[in-house]
Amino acid sequence: MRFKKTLSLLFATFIISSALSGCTNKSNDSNILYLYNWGDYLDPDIKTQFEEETGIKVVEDVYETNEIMYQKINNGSSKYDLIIPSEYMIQKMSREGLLEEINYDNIPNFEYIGDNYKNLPYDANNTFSVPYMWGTVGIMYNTTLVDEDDVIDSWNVLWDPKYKNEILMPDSVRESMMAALIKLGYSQNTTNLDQIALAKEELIKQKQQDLVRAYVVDEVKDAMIGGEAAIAVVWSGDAVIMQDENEDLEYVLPKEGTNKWFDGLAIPKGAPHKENAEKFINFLCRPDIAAQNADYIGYSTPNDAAYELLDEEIQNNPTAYPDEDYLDNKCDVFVDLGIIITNAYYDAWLEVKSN
Ligand code: N2P
Repeated sequence: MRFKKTLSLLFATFIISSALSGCTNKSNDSNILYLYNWGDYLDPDIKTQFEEETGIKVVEDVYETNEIMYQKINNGSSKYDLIIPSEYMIQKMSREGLLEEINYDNIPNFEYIGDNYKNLPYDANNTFSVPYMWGTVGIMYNTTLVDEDDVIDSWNVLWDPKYKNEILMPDSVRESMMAALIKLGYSQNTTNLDQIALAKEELIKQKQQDLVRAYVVDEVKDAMIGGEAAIAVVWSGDAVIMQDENEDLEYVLPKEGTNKWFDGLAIPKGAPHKENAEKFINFLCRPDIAAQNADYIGYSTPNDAAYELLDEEIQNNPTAYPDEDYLDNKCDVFVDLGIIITNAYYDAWLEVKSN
């Protein structure tokens, strides 16, 4: 008797759970979008708004660098629908056949993207990517922690022995190498192996002289806001957020020049929910949403209509929207350097990190 009861209970549980899982599976299959994004790079409310409007749930994982994202996508075990690589990585991934072509029938809001951000050399017809945010790399310093007689306007400060244990460097190969290459007077896209080796030596010297407090990515924000270090190399949008939180922080674009970057929304090859990804891209390009997002994360929008909706204070903030002259004449954009040179950069960086 008791046995029978247990059995029927078991049976009932089985029926109910399979019905339930049938249900969730179905919604899992079609009403979901797996987003692989940088940390702190999307207003969480926007995910909710999108879900309410479309019934599509956005499930987000985060990465800290292009290289980490690339590895995960390239090894093929993950099934993401949407990623946000920077321009050189879009160039590399499209060359390697790792990206889907975007169906612009599904992205009418692309019309709001400004001409300055469309059809750039890394993706000439925006075949594989829709501009998301852009910015610069600069030096952030705490005015109360640097020598008040110092004029901080050069990459040289990152090698000033005065700032022992006070410098935060990006734990990201291209950005750190860029600072060293430009300091030495070379191009941030150099393919010259001797120059790459010299830049590596420069970074090793910086480390051996104990100037580097840590190599960090997203942790840089808390550290600088909390006054834990005097100087950091940061992305402009993070600088905007840090300056909101700590008025002692200044952001400078070095006089020697720097990197200007463009991040784009892209769909990995074989993404299970390509149409959902395109719906979300379209949603992110809607001017009110793009403005809300840029306002929240601090980064600069390539969406002209969204820019018009931003507070004047943000529109005129030189950290987010620097002088055009500097952008045009002092900045370079990273390019994909091909496998051999890219590996030379990776090896150099590994040596710096493990030294
Ligand atoms: C946000 C990272 C921005 C990416 N945490 C810069 N390309």
